[in-house]
Amino acid sequence: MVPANPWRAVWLSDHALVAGRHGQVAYRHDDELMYGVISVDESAFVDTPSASALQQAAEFAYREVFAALAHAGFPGLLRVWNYLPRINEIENGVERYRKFNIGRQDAFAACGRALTGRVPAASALGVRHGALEIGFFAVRRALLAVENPRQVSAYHYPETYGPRSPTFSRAAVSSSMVQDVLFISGTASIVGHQTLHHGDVAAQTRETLVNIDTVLAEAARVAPLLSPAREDLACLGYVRDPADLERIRAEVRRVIGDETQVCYVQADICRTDLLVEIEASGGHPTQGARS
Ligand code: 3EB
Repeated sequence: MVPANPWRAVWLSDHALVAGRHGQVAYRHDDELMYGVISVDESAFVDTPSASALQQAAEFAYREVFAALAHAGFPGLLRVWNYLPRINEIENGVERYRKFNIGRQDAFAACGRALTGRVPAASALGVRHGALEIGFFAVRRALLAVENPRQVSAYHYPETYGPRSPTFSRAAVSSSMVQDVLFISGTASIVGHQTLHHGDVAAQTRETLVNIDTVLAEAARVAPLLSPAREDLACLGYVRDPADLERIRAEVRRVIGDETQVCYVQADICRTDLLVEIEASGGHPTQGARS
């Protein structure tokens, strides 16, 4: 069911936009920034002994994204949102998020992309059904990737979290001539590589906010010219269980006050023990709903 007042994120540009399509990617860009989307129906692929349908769909989707970036002249993949149907479901003994990670990493490798270091910021969320959907921002030049000193880089997660590590950075900065934008990846209650505060949504929320502050401080160190204040971030919280929303909201308000713009949506998160995840962007003007 579609809610009466669905949540929307709208990105506005002051400049003339070029709209295009390359392969299965639809995109728009101005001179500095490109936004694109791709939707890949997993049922077009068949499970084989060497690769699941989801793994193949993920690899295909990312290959299409990289082809579109090359075509449009935006080589710097900066920020990616991944929406996976049934992300935590286990099929043939393997969690679907882990299958996705294999396909994603294979596409990065096949397209000559770095698997560590300069990789995009990202979020990976679970939706109930539908296609694998990916949205992304890209820039003309190389990006700057930021890691979180409290966390093992996701691309170095040990094999206990799946045969291939996820390919994303904790935050990415674009340095365009017009404006700098900071994207903070989906951030959760992970320290080192481990989930903390099992079953305690308030503590998970607090740990998440410490991680966001840490990434923000690290971004200010790596890119001193771009250091949006926490109050100037636009945050989006992903809540696994709607029953936790008020506790999460109260904790966020207690820690960071009312000034920061936070929206919440329900989504599954890529580890079953994570109850909340928060992403953010900054450096751009914001308007709209507050929590
Ligand atoms: C984590 O820190 C939580 O696979 O693209 C956050 C952001 C997470 C992005 C991804 C996964 C991804 O590992 C999960």
